[in-house]
Amino acid sequence: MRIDVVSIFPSYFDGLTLSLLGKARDSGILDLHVHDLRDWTHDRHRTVDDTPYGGGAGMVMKPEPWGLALDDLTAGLDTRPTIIFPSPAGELFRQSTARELAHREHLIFGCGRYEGIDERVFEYASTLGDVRLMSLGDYVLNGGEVAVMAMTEAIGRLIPGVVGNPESLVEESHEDGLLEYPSYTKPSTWREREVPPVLLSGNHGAIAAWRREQQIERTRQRRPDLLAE
Ligand code: JCK
Repeated sequence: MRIDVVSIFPSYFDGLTLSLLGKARDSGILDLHVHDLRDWTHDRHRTVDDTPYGGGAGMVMKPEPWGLALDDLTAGLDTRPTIIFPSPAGELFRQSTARELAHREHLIFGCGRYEGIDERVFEYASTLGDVRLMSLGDYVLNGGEVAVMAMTEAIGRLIPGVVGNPESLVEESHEDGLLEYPSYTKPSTWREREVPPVLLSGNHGAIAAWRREQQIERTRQRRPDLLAE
């Protein structure tokens, strides 16, 4: 998979090139390219923002640098890329979204800043690829960078060969919409706290039943919205 990221803060992504995705990148499974939007400006100040038509607070990202960036990143392709713009007004990015996007050959992420990007950029991008406006969740960030890091990590670990331990993905593939069961490791007693005895019993049926019950109870307490679905 090829991933292009366009941002006015490309150094934000230095951490992403290390971590989990570093190995995938080295092996060629994931080809990550981070670009500075200001490289597609032509004025002395490398301007990427301007005041909003109609008035209002803050600044809006100008369309011209985005148009040139998208033209360059999509020139000469033989397949339509998926172009993702993080946005507080986007559809929610879920595990199912990550699973879907993990099958794409080419993702382009456009990171907005300020109050966002001139709306015409999304229309124009739709002529070049399949555009998705995606939100990480119902809170307001200062820009798209943190959202792109989260989305890239969620997608990248689903690409075969990216996760170190394939068993952890096998378990995830029988997802049931419940929260995880609690995990324990040695020592069996720590600061007078015991590991639940069933986990030391060797009774695999009882362990599976206990874990299921824990999943249901935690989901009821912490995420009742998931039980409704
Ligand atoms: C992309 C710029 C900052 C800040 C105005 C009026 C609500 C608009 C995101 N889950 C998420 N939260 N925020 C983002 C996100 C924020 C961004 C950009 C993504 C580009 N900003 C900003 C305030 C406003 N609003 C009512 C917000 C943008 C994701 N993914």
